[in-house]
Amino acid sequence: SSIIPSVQLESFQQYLKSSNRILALVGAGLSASSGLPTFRGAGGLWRTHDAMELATPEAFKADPALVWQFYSYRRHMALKAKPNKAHYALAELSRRKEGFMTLSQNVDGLSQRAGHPPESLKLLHGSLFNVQCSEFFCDYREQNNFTDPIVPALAIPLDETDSTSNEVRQAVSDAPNKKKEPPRELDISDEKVQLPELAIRDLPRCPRCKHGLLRPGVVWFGEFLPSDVLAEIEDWMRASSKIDLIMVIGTSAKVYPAAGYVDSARAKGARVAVINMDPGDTPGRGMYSGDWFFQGDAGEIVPEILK
Ligand code: BJW
Repeated sequence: SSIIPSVQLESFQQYLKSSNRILALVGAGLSASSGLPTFRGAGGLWRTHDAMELATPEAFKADPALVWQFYSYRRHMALKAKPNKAHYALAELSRRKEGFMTLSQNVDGLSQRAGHPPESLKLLHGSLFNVQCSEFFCDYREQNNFTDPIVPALAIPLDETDSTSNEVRQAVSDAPNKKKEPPRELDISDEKVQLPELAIRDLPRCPRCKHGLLRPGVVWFGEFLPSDVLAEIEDWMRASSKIDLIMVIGTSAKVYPAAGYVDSARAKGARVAVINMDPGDTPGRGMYSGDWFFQGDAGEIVPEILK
């Protein structure tokens, strides 16, 4: 039932078997089949806002309420989502191969929930469930804050006046022989659902300095990646003159420094396996001979090739 050409699959699996030093660079496409939207392309819009334009310190400064509404929605969606087979397959590979490490650009927590050992999971762009003070003089940071919503004002609005959703509710409750279902949750990416006006005082506030607003503990454009994480990866890279393989999974590989790991791995002899829905999304300077390109849903391909 495999959708992968068997010649390609066999050559990859044979190489994987003999590989010891292996990296996976993963991006939003890994979580796509868990129902989470990607950044670029069709999924990259949230209520007419380009997701990339909200992921900046400038956006937070200009409109912290809007940025928090976006991240509150993302936290909620990520908590509701379940890890898919690819998350589990990578977690399993890291238990099987000592020299394997996942470099994740994702902030959704799904790899962790799939049981990926934390020592071999490097979070390049932070986590939706970390929060930190936005004041430069305050170093307050908090991990694994799963409160949803993080403050009451950020609750997802259930708009009773929205006509489509009322029809849906009516149809559900009118259906014969059907158990009464709980009211549907509205999707706040739906522009028909009004966002409540939020006062700055209703946003999450730093418990330490009592002054700054808390912000999501993710890495925005123009910000440095966590230096401890970068150092750990650097150490791993330097530990040997050879890297055998890098798998580039569900990422457009256009955001640096993350995308640069593909070239660093190549420079140490790594062969590259790309797993992506879009055949045009090849990393760095494109594909080389000896590379593999597996086209399709990471949720299906990754468990198949790592079998
Ligand atoms: C599927 C699928 C399915 C779909 N199955 N596949 C060198 C050159 C030029 C610029 C720079 C440079 N170095 C640094 C920069 C600036 C900038 C940058 O890279 N800009 C580029 C866009 C050009 N980088 C930074 O600012 C970084 N900081 C930095 O460099 O600090 C040092 C510095 C400081 C000051 C000045 C200069 C340097 C920080 C980058 C932070 C990125 N942050 C975000 C937001 C995180 C928080 C949040 O989630 O909201 O990270 S942006 C966003 O992009 C997010 C992602 O992790 C990241 C990567 O996106 P990803 O995961 O690849 O998603 P997509 O949507 O792009 O792609 C999905 C892919 O999946 C597609 O290919 C689909 O086809 C595929 N797909 N469904 C398989 N089912």
